[in-house]
Amino acid sequence: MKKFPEDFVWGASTSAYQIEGAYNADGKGPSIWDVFTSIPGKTNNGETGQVSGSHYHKFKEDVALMKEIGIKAYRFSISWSRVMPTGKGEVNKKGIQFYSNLIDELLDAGITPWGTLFHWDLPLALQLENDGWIGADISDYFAAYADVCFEHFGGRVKNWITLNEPWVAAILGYGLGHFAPGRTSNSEPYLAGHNQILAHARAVDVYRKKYAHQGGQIGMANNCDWREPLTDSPQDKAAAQRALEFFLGWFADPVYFGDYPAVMRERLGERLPEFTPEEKELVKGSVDYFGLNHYTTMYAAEATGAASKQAAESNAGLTEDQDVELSVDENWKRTTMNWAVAPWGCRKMLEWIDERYGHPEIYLTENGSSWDDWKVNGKVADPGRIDFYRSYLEECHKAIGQGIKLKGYFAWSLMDNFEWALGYSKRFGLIHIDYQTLERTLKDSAYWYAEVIRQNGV
Ligand code: PNW
Repeated sequence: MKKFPEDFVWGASTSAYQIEGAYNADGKGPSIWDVFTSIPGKTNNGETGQVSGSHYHKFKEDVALMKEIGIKAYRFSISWSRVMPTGKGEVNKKGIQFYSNLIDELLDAGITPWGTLFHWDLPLALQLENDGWIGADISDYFAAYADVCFEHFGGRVKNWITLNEPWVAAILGYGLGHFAPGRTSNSEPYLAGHNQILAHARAVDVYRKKYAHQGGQIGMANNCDWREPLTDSPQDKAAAQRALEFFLGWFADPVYFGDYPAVMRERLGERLPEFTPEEKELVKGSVDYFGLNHYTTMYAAEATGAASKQAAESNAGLTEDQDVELSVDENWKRTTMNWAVAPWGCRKMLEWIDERYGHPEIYLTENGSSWDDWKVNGKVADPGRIDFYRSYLEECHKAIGQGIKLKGYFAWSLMDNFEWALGYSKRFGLIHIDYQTLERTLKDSAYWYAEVIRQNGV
């Protein structure tokens, strides 16, 4: 087994809507996902997160299992509408109490909490009354909500993530319409992305100005798949680079450089909003570390017009804006999400970030895979997941050897959960959940992960 640096952070991730259930308990307000899942046809079998893994009621059991696996850090998200039922104004004491109890339970177990402020479950009232992420005031509301979270939890939570995957919220929520709020447009995603960047920066500003004494760190978690040029041609190399700039540069360039990638400006023109000089100032430098959610790799080739429209796969973005044709090698192993297993792509992704953004500290805030698993004598076998983690962690280890400042790794996910539009059909967890009885069982991969953590001496 390979040794990672002593201070390497070994963790697992979840998000509120995917595991908590208790969708209307104790004063929680509805979120856009509560409503989206009630629209016929939006999710697999009409499944919802109303009950899910019932983590809201079973969090003590879940923390005990984390302890058993040996996980040292736990990344969870706070449900905005549990804490503020309408997204603004009044605070729900019972919602605050739930997260407060969870944080105490984690600290008692010796597990470091990592809090995500927004993992897609926008309060419904903000969608109906303020147009959600395309509304003009959303960053004010987000900053006020962040302030409440820092005030109540920041004494104990020292690691913050403002937004989870703004790309997904923008592209799948406002472009392709597969996720809540289910809108389709070729311009709204860029406005939704813009407002998310501003909201992130406003929250960070609150944190740095008002809560510096808490002594924590704050960043955002962006998702990006690797894009490997299909051939050595200059056209395909440029296509892969363009795809990465549209995917990750869209959000990371503003926070590192103060503005969008030039290629986005060229191709999107007026559909891409502009930052004012004051906004640029606010946005630039608004992260303390680079948070990356990474899952898979695709080949990228130059495409034009109709060909590029046809190329749209689930995680392609608005390909017609990029003129990139994506494909995978038929020989690559695929997970039940149909995502290719290509661990070398993870290392190349880390190299790209390291080089482009000037050697930042990087945390892999999500990496994992979905596989069907099965029970053998009461134990849950999931060999595909062990292989996946082993191969991706090997590439992480190589990256560290190359001098890349990878500081931590969070498995997605701690437990099986509601996989958004795909419902409960896709299983990502280290912990198996039987949804009939809500019973938890550790999978083989959880025992394997525990062993990796143990052998790394933490
Ligand atoms: C991420 N894509 O979602 C999320 O952060 C998790 O909530 C989710 O369960 C996990 O990855 C697995 O899907 C993504 O289309 C959803 O590229 C879609 C895409 C990427 C990430």
